[in-house]
Amino acid sequence: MVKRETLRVAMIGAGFMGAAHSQAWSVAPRFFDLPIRPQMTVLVGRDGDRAATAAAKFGWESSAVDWREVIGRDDIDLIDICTPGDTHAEIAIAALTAGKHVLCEKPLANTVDDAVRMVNAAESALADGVFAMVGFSYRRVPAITFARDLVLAGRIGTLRRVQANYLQDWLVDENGPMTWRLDKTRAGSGALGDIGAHAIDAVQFITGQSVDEVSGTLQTFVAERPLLGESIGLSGTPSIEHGRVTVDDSALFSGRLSNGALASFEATRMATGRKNAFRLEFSGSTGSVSFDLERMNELEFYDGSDAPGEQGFRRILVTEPEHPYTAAWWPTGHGLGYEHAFSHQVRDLVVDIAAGRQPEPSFADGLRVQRVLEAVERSAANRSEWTAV
Ligand code: SOE
Repeated sequence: MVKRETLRVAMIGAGFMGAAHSQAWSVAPRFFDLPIRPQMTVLVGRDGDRAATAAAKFGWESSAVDWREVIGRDDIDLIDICTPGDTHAEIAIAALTAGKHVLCEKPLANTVDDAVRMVNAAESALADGVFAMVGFSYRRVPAITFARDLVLAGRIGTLRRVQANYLQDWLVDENGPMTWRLDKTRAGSGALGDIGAHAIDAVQFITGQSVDEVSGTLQTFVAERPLLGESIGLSGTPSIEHGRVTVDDSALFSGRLSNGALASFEATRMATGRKNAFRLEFSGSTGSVSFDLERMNELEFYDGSDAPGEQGFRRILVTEPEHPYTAAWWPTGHGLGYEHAFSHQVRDLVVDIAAGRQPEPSFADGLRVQRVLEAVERSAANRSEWTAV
């Protein structure tokens, strides 16, 4: 593969993730010395005017509406997929087949079958030096990376207990409108795949273990929601049409990890008052670590080797230059935000591509998460019996 000075990027999708990824492509080169410079070549959206507006706003050189045409262009090196899950497989496989590197938002796909096809395409492309990564960005929150360092260094001893709760409340109001995230044909599942996927990946990332068995249950609390816009009925008065919610509002499941540890998972959009509380706690034979995304610059660490009488959870401010990624940003104590994990994701992806190294998480890592998601759905359909992944 010809060594290039620039990595010409096309981003497909301009929603919330499109905004977060745009910020990362724009900011990462300013704070990290990258071996090749990302070039924000084109933003692809479904509507021409909105794509042009988004491209100007987020700093893309141009906009387009046909992702297939963009994938075929010789002036594009990487496709960044920021679309709903039902389009991930088609776009990623086409891009990899066309010799383009791929960054694909999570979850990798809506089904295990699609994820397997994506892994196969990624493995074929690898032989030609073309790489694929799935965007579990929370791996690159410094406190989560640091938690992994502590756990894998044995600082909590033998892992026995895991608690992974991702709590949001944006669907508590039953009058909240239908969106693609509530349509199984678009999103694949609800809280389970949207935020439960983050919990599964983070647990596997931090512990180095796999979730091998699950027993779970899913619940939809609000079965119908208003469709945006009004329809004028025969009576001439506006009426609000409703759409059926076909995904879970909440997922609750137990997991058995490959080392025998027991994990409890919750992914819900009904945790009233919890806005983005992604809470992780790992308990071992000599200590524990505990994280909450709503306090994302902190990690609580219980070190059982502290002198008796002096033991307790200490609050570590993960902003020291010794901590992962933080030296590139601000002086100690100034803190980072949600968006910085996406810049770290871009930094690691670009460094790995330049080095000819498989970026992580790979599509195979994404498939491992997909298999857990599907096992939870099978377990829930069978009244939560223990289900092999
Ligand atoms: C869900 O509300 C969501 O936007 C997820 O889709 C993202 O992956 C997560 O980073 C924030 O919450």
